[in-house]
Amino acid sequence: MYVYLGSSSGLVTTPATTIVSPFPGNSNFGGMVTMGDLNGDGYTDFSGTSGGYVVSTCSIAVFLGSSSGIPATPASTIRDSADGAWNGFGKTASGDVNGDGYADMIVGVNGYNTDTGRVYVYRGTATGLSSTPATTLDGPYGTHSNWGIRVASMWDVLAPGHGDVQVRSPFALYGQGWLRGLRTQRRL
Ligand SMILES: [Ca+2]
Ligand SMILES: [Ca+2]
Repeated sequence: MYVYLGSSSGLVTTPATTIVSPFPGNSNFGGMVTMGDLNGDGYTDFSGTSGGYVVSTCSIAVFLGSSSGIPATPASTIRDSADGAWNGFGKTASGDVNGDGYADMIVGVNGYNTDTGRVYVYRGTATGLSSTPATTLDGPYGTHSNWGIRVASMWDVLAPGHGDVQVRSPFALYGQGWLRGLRTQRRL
């Protein structure tokens, strides 16, 4: 992954930081990047997902921004707490879902439990991202619905001061046997 810094004259075309995957093997690191101020210090932080098809590489690395930019080594890494077969852990979005001033991380795990899917919410804190999820939401649409294949933070729809989360389940059965995208919103 490369980090390019902005400037008064636009984007600097030479990367300020080059980040080599901290995960082993064919990790496909950098397939998904999410930004937000996880530790509330005013500097944007970001995460990079490793989406390899080996469970040991299905992880997320968190990098904390500072006045000197983004470091080349992660502040922390997280992975699914339930190890096992590859489950797609690592679809990410960032938003302050509990309104405490720290951006939180929403992580989709669409392959969990025969593709029923699962979503975790990890809390941001003053020291960075919590290593264990504060909330676990299992997919409501049954096997092979892939709930959590996409997640997104949203505008504050349901409660003032709380960001909301959208979770997509692209293969949930809907109506007359058509396969449609279903979306779920709820306060976390
Ligand atoms: Ca920060
Ligand atoms: Ca928060």
